[in-house]
Amino acid sequence: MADTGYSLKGKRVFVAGHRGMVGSAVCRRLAGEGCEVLTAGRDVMDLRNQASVTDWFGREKPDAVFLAAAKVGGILANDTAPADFLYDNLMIEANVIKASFDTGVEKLMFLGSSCIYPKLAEQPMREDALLTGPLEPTNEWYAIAKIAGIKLCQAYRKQHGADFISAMPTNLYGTGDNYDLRTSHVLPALLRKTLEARDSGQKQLEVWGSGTPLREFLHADDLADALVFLMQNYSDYDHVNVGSGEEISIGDLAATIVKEAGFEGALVFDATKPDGTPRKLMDSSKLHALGWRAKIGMAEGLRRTIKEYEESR
Ligand code: GFB
Repeated sequence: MADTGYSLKGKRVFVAGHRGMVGSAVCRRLAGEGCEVLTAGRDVMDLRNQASVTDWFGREKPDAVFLAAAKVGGILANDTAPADFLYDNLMIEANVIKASFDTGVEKLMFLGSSCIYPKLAEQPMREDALLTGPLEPTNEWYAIAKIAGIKLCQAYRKQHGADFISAMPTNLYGTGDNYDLRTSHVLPALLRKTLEARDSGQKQLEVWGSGTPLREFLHADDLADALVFLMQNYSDYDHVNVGSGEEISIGDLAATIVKEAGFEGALVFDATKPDGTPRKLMDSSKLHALGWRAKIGMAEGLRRTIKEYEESR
């Protein structure tokens, strides 16, 4: 784990996926780094189209890249659109990683997810648990794409010495999250459903699955801080887990959200919906040893997110 001391000062830094929750958090976090942040909307560059990506990189020649663009979604979206999740994410990462190498990008940060680990990996999950067992069927498509991205970064480091690193965040929430109930993750989905049930006088709130799975949550602003920290302080072959160490059962998450939001109805668990992985707590001790820890706890993060979402409705 060499300490590269890579400085972003004065650099042209491309944030792929700047409109998403993670990309927009990284743009906010970079504001204090004295670098020039480059972004490109889909009208300017379709990341799934190699020619479009090659042209843009050839023109703009970024010095550093945060690859935060991906096709992401919750358990139902992953389970019902496997071709989209596998194809789009493979194309995005292959195009951006290759164009970055071809145009001499100094450093690239690839973003994966905690779903890359085996469904029943020993908890908490260490980085070396990767590829040691079968994946969770509902999101194996996205997981395989993200594992391929990690491997592609490692291959460019091995063959060409490219300084391409990978970070694996846990389940995220925060500013600019996706609140579309068909494709969102659990926290924004429960938040939206709770506020709509409260405001329409419903007597119950539907929660998918059994409510027993455990999930670890990290606020997107914490992740952005960790990514900039890793870009400046980490340069090595293996990926790095980025977690908060705070986990909660889905049932307790729902109970916490309804309490915070002032909904008094009953929770109803819909067993026809998939539970997915029973637990996916990450071991982030490698990141801690580098000197970074999460700062936004769930209570504070949830309060901030509920307030922001209420104001945005
Ligand atoms: O956040 P989520 O969609 O994704 O679901 P995963 C987490 C748990 O929350 C599952 C339950 O057990 C869901 O059944 N859940 C309860 C709900 N109510 C709801 C609801 O209204 N909406 C949703 N979405 N879930 C994702 C992967 O897995 O984790 C992605 O599919 C990515 O690829 C992401 O890796 C980080 O945590 O199960």
